[in-house]
Amino acid sequence: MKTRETTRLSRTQVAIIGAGPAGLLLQQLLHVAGVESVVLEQRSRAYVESRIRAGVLEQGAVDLLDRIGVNARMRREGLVHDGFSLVADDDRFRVNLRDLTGGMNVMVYGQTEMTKDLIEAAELRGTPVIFEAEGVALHGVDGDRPFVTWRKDGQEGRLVCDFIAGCDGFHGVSRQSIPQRDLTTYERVYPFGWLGILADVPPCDHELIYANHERGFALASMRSETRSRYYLQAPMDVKLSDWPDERIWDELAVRLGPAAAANMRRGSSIEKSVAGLRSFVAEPMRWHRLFLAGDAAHIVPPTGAKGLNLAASDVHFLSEALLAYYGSGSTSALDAYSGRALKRIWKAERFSWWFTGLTHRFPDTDAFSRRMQIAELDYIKESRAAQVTIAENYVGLPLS
Ligand code: RFL
Ligand code: PHB
Repeated sequence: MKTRETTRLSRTQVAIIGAGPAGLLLQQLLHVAGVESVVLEQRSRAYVESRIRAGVLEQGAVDLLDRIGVNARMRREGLVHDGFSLVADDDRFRVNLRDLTGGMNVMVYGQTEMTKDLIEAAELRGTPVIFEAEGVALHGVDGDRPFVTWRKDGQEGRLVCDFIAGCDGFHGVSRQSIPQRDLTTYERVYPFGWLGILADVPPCDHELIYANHERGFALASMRSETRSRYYLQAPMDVKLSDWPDERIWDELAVRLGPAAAANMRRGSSIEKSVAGLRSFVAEPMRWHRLFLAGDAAHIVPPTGAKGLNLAASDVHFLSEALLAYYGSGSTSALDAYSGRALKRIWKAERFSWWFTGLTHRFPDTDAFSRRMQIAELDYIKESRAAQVTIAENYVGLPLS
């Protein structure tokens, strides 16, 4: 039985659940504006800092990191990319992001590195993340005194707050705390996954290559000039033991085309994993005093690199709304948060779904639908208008 002595009570303005990009960015955005928050994370710091995920930051996300002053290493080590290539069978062409968007680009900087920078910044600013918080639970969300409880080191923590930000990803507790009748969800699960490999070898090109091949999709990406990240479309039930490194390199060489294959440096994998592909949106992103942000509210398939960037735009909108509330006492920006965020989310959902459809082989991809994919890629290659559409989505739609 719990006794009073074992409960550690504290108070803050915003309780943030989850130390992924959404939670960590939100904490810094609030901190620089003088709003207090506490981040609760169920995993250890080492686990969070070693999770390999996204690699491409839109300009909006880069601007956000600049604004909160967590940008020094990204500016030093990040790679600015002005374009990427598309391959249809062996026919390759470049989408020149800079020319097509009037000067915009993306930054290749690993989510892992960004997370490390944000955790360090939180520590330096005296607002360290509470890691290994077990059994986080939300209480009183529909009243005016919400609080969060958890267990750590044999003690119960209890944090009283004004608002809770649910930044705890797709499997987190925040969305699950909302009664089902008050949420509408939309979902598409794709019948394949991505088999990813990370290796300390130079990339096969200075930019990313997305390939549609008869045998399935492939992507050549990177984390630095000496570290490559590649993906292959694979069945969800693929066994990693059936895919030794050499087989992955052979398959990448076929799917990415001869030019990439000629430059591809092979090496031992330092990480290998399979991720499922899903489109998902839960609406609305607010329930009383709980606000969802990032993967807690929506998922996109990784084609087009929108997931992390949506987490950044959500917390940009949410921080503005919270700051407006603390500045003037008005709740109108908080009331508008869900609608404002969802307008941008649905467009990114559309782009990621479309780009996945254009580049992957589906179980019902027959000869006709494959010809449609190839014709569309050929059209994109020849049409500036089509390329402008892709480029403006890829660099990120405005944060309006
Ligand atoms: P996260 O990163 O999942 O963080 C949620 C955090 O909450 C914690 N948590 C809890 N904490 C306390 N109590 C609980 N009950 C909790 N339950 C969960 C978790 O431990 C975790 O630390 O969500 P967030 O912050 O919304 O960020 C979203 C992004 O991580 C995600 O969208 C991207 O990684 C998606 N994604 C990509 N996005 C891009 O923008 N560009 C890319 O290039 C890109 N590539 C990718 C990706 C995702 C991938 N996988 C594995 C899903 C490539 C891959 C392979
Ligand atoms: C990655 O480097 O992990 C990456 C890059 C681009 C994508 C998806 C993932 O579209």
